[in-house]
Amino acid sequence: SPSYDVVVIGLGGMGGAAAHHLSARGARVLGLERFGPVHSRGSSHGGSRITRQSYFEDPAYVPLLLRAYELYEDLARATGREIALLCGGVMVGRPESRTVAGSLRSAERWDLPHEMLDAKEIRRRFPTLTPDDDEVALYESRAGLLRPENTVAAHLQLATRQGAALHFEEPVLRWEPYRDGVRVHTAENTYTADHLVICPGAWAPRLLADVGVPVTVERQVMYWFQPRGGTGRFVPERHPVYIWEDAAGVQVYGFPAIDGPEGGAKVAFFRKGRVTTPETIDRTVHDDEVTAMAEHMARCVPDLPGTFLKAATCMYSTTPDEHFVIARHPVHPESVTVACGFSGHGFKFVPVVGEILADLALTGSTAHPIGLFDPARLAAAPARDSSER
Ligand code: PYC
Repeated sequence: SPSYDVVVIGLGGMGGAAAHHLSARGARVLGLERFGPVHSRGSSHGGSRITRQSYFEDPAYVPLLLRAYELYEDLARATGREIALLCGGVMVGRPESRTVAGSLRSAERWDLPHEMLDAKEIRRRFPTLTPDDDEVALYESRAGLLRPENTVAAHLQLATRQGAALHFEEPVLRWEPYRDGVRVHTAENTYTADHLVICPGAWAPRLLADVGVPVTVERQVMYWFQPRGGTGRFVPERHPVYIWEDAAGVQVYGFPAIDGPEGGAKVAFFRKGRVTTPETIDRTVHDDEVTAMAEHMARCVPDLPGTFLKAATCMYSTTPDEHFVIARHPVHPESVTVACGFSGHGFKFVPVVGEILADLALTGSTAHPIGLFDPARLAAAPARDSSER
């Protein structure tokens, strides 16, 4: 059977980045993907993803973000593609909200450039945003958006250029330990490798059932609206990316208009998704969902929900504590590395996760701080119950 140094399962955001970083270091790489290149059936699509450094989830993510930002630039330079558009971003809510207080904590801990804006100053600088008087924002000039499809395509392009074999429309049926490495079976062939990197995305519950990581897959919806009065006041120079938490703890996030005068601007609820599976996800977006999104935005970005243009679905793979899992496989540590459970906030880390996976696969360790992502922390935790949110 064909033999490789490393087989990567899954060529979405994380697996594509791993294939690039592994092949850049001279490894003979095979990548296996169940769909075509840069598809929209997983969690790495939708035209835009937020990136930011004052990270409300935990300050431990900040060093990884600083490295990811360097890698966005490398990727853009190497491929000529637009990867990041750092148009600035606001994290909005009451001062004590997780979104604001958590962002401020990371900014102060890592001495990141930021400004605190009161409601009046938010309205003055960004007239499209209409906060309540008791809301504030952390403004970060280096926040902005990533282009997910370009990012995935760029990694695949570089991996191919560096000699990686990338097989699309070739789902993995199963894999097993074999001699000192692994054997991977697809309908087409059986492959052997010294090491396996598994980046299963929403297929984690099936492909990584033995890792003891409880991942809950959630259906998410992204909406595009044509703003009232057109996109002129919503261009990236005038309208930032935002994450906005209301008094009930509900977060929405949105983007400027980046697809021309007719493309509208994207907005979505952050979480609030229904539990699903990749096989059974409802890809239809229903009228009541569009209405709920438009009604929610009427308070905070009232001109956004002018005309509904389109919607798309995507999946989050959420761990009980919403932190990632990146580690050598607990049962097969010599021959398998896993990355999963990105919990709806992983895309901005894609290039640095690729670098970490290459470190782990080729050397068994990494200089990056990944202690937070050790699956041992989740061993006894039950999968998240969606009714909790
Ligand atoms: O990670 O910034 C993020 C994000 C916002 C909405 C979903 N993910």
